[in-house]
Amino acid sequence: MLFGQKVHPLNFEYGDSLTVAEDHARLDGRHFTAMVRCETIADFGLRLRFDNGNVADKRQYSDAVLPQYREGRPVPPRRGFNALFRSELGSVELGASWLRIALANGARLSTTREGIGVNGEKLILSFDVSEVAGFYGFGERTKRLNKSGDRMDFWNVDVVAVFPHTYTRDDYDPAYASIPLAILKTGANYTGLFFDNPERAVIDVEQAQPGQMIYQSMGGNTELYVLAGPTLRDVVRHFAALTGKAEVPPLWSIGYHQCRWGYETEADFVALKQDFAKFGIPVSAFWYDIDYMDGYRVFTWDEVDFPAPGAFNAGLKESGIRTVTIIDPGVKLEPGYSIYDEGKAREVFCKTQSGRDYVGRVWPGDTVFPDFTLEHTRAWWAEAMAKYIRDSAIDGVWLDMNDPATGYSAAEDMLFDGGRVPHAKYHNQYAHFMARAGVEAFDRLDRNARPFQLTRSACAGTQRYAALWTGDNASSWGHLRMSIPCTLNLGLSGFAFNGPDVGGFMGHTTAELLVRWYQAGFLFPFFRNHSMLDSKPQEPWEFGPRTLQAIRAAIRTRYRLLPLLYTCFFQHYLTGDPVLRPLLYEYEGAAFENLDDQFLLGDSLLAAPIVHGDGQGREIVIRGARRQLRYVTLPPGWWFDLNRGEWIEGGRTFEYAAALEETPLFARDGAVIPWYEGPLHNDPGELDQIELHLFLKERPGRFFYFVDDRRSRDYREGRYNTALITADSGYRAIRVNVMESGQYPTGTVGFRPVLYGRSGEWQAVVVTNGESRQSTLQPATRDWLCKSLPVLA
Ligand code: MIG
Repeated sequence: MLFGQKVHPLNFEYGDSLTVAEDHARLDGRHFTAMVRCETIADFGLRLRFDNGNVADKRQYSDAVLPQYREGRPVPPRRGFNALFRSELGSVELGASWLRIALANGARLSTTREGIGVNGEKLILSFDVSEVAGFYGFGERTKRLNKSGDRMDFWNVDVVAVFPHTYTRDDYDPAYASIPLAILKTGANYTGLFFDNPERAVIDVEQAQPGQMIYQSMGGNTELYVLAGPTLRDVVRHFAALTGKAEVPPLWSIGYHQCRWGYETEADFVALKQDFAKFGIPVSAFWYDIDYMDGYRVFTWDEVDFPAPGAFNAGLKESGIRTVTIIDPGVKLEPGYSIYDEGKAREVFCKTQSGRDYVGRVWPGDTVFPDFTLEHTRAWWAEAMAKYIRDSAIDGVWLDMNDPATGYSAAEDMLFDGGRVPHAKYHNQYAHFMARAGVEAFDRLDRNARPFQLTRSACAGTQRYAALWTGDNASSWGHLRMSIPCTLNLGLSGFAFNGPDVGGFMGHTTAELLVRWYQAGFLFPFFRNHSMLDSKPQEPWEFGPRTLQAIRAAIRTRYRLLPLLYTCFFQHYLTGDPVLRPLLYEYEGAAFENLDDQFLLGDSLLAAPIVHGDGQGREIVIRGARRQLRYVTLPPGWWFDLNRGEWIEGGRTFEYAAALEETPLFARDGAVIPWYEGPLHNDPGELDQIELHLFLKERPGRFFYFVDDRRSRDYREGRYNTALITADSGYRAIRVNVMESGQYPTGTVGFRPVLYGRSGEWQAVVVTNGESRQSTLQPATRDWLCKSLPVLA
């Protein structure tokens, strides 16, 4: 099947008889027999296994689901005219060619009458979605948040290599990552459907047939997980429980990152460091793209451009700047090159049917590919990678081309496990197993340190090992707009730690686009400026003082808000909640079903960035200053406008005008936002001096702050505190209570209240772990985007 071709339900055969056995139901057609089993998974899901007799290899190759959920509790079918699987979570009724799901929480979902079909190894499931208003999740996708009307192909590709026109389009498909999770919203009730099959699949949402969502697998057996709501939060948490969460990242990795394809020598990085210092911009890491290597050989450095990488990177780190290098999976086919020789001797590479090492053509020329699905390959890779990380004194790695990109060589010739396992079983999981091997490398260096990897490709579950960036976007307003729904759907699909190339990768950015991209991107979980070789430079200072001023404000505010971001990551680790959320995550209502140019960071900060400009949007001129207009939708209740410093009433949509220096940002009534108040450094430090920004109009404030050492994995053993922070306001007085509990020493963080949106003098009582302190407070309206900083000449 070629990309872009459609699923056709008429090419399938649908069962014509049903037999109920002790532990399964059997569907028979003339050309197939399929057994269906049902299990419950913990207290949140049902699993339906479709075991199609035409499938040659019945093993489950998917590594998506955590080991503890791979065994479910069998639900035997009741005999009757149809088969009925009944459990405390709900029931599944099965006919010869259809099924109906009725969950205990009231959710109802069924296939059409001809809803379960088979064509050779392929399985089709056609759901009746005529009552469904919203379709979310689906991993990394282009286009809009709500996938109604889309058709998505789950097959990882090196997007730009396959579709060179992505420059100008924002509707291409497939992408680099494949996560076949559909979250359906019916009224206020959400249900998740996760189709666990690592092979290629297609999900057509009301494109081929209005009112139908059609899943089609291309081979292998599918296990369908039905994840119960009723809320979106329930479904997302259940999927995260099922497939795993991201570790709490090292603090530096949620700072600001500077990257570019084209930094080629030590001198380039020295200059970069000087520029960041000169312009007063904190930066947590510099990134090395492929040019640092010796002839693109993995785990090497070019000796002329980087004579002493270990010492050089250690030096950068002394200034608080970490380093990250790109690592491609392809190993140059070159006898005499030690990594190739070792790999060859240990038989670690993927094979062809003819028994040879599979050869692709990527950056180093002819390349062979480690078979990361094999334990001994991972062990070999981890050892080499650990040595390389140590010798190079780098802090993180960037896994590129792991879709896998094989150049002009057809990827399907690449087989696994010594040639025994077809390409399709692991294609979508190639990056996943590479990332797994990478975590093993970090573990060898220090089991208690937090690893950092960024990956381009992924499948369900890869969030356990790496963060993800959304690949080669373009410097265009369309791609800026698309980056918001893309990151939101990734967050709903288990991938909290993700982000786009800020400024855009391909093509030349403009001053206005760059500013707007930073103003949207500075709140994204992953925040990195990256651009392509030979594109116009897009470092923060490249477009003159006004642009620099606006960008610097966004980056600095990122560092001020690191306590909030860190809290969101910690919360993700504990619960599975995404860091960046669509409004639907916190608020119910049809008004939010298609809203994808706004988002929430955590549950209390709402951003509605400007995503039009350079003459494309609507503009007005107020007192001589050009402003962009956009619509903003605020959920019911009071919201504090952080540009204007005033309360506005929500529950409506209105026009907002923002000058270049402004980005629409609102804090919810009752928000407590932790703000780092110490001096800004490249290395963010401990997050121990915190201002509590209080937004209290009619609602009391409430927030959970997490305290740990910010560095180690001790939190996994419970060595962290949860500080419950509450805030109430009375007559000219506020009372803040901070109560830490947990296994970490208390009192390591200082909290100071800052009150917004009130005038006059206020008394503050802050009770920290039972100790009371009284002070007088000047209500402040902090200038979040630091507009008051002088413009540098
Ligand atoms: O064939 O390493 O998506 O971020 O700069 C292109 C060069 C290979 C693709 C990545 C991009 C990176 C580029 N890489």
